[in-house]
Formats: sequence, C-alpha cells, structure tokens
Amino acid sequence: MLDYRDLAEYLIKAEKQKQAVSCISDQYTDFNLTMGYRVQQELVKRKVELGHKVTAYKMGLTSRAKMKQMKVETPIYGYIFDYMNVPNRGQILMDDLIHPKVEAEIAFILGEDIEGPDVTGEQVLEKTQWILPALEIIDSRYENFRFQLPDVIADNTSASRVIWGSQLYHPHDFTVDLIGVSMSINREIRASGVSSAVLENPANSAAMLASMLYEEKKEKLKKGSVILTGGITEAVLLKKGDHVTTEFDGMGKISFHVR
Ligand code: 0L1
Ligand code: MG
Repeated sequence: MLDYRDLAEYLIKAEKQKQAVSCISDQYTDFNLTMGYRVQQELVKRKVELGHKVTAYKMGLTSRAKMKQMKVETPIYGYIFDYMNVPNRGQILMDDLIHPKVEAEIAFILGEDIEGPDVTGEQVLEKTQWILPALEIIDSRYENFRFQLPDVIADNTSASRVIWGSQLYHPHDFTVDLIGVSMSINREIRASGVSSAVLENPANSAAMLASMLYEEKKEKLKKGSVILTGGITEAVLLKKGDHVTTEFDGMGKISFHVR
C-alpha cells in the first residue's frame, strides 16, 4: 500500500531543500493518475497545515504541443499558494528554486460560482469578472524535468511562482482566444504565441477545470476563484541574472528579474 502522505512529504522536502529527486513511478511502477491526485491532495493538506493558503487554481498541459509531447489527452490541475505570488516588476531568487522555467498565461477571476459537469467556455466567459496576464514559473521537483503524468500531478503540476500582471481587464473587451504574447529575455525574443494555443480558448481550460473538480470531488469553483489557464508560450529555462519582459496584446507588460 502506498503511503500518500509520505510521498507528499518527499516532494515537499525536495522543494524546501531545492534538491531534485527521482520520480515516484521509478520506484512504484503501477503509480497511476488517481494515485497522483491522492499524493497532490496530501501535499495541499500538508502545506495548509504548515500555514500556507491556496490563492489560485492552475491548469497544466493545456496546449496541444505539450499534450503531444507528454502523450496525454487530458490537461491536469494543481494549486498556487500564497508564498508563490510575486508582483509585477518583482524578482525570483534562483537560490530558492531548482531549475525554473517561465511560461505566459491568461488568468480568470470568477464573478459567479461555476459548477460542473459539462461546463462550457461560453459559460465561463459569462461568469468571469476579470481576466489578467500572468507568468507562471514551473519548477519540477524531479531530476531533469523528467517524469510520467502521475508524477507531475503528485508534484502539484510543477507549480512554483506566479508573477501577476498589475491590472485587471474585462473579458468582454477582448477576443479571449486572440491575445498575442511575446516573451523577451535579456532583450532577445525567446517565445511567442496566441491564446488560442490553450485548448482553442483559455476559457475552455477554466471550463475543463470546473468539470474535473466536479467529476472528481463534487467541488465547485466559487465566485472570486482565480484560475491560471495554462501556457500560451513554451516554457523557457531561466538562469541567474535573467531579466524577463513579456508583452500581452492590449494588457501591457509583465517583467521580473532572476536574482
Ligand atoms: O503549467 C504547466 O503546464 C506545467 C505542467 C507540468 C509539466 C511541466 O512541468 O513541464
Ligand atoms: Mg502553467
């Protein structure tokens, strides 16, 4: 029998010690998706016991390119905690992390509850009060960012930091699937994309989260929930000294330093 709490502690320790570890599936060859979410659930519970607060949901593997790369059909979800939040023009500390990568995303803030099953992107857009740009820092706790899908679910989908845009926008002022993004590191363009890369429309990603939470836990997304919908750009590896600036069409810039 797997000890889900022990496995959660294994990943929390790796994050705290900034030391990558081997995959759970290397040791437990029958480790599956359900088990991955059980470990994630224990990890969230443990972090809450340690005094951290969940501040947002995140969807991962939402672009066709990433799904193909991982040979999966379904995106995955995880949680953002208070200590992960970084303001625009802030900094992240390389010494706090293992091998961080950055990806550009659109976040949604709900104006009404949304409950599954079978939620649609249109329903999400009707119930969204604000959208805002964000840069997610993913930092797998596994060696060389190498893992199977259940491993990365257990590892809270590599969640590590989020640099949030400074301003909120009305979703109705945008064609949400046509937001262009361009990411520069040290003044060189390193990644670009359009928001339709996220399941044709980032609203579909939030809808899928609502449906997954309902199907798996009979949970609803409450009014005020913040949802990171997944990478529009590829994830770019960071190094100490990097200055990252990302321009979101009509939504201004987000920048940060890696110290
Ligand atoms: O946010 C994401 O899409 C990352 C999901 C996990 C995959 C990875 O760490 O590359
Ligand atoms: Mg992401």
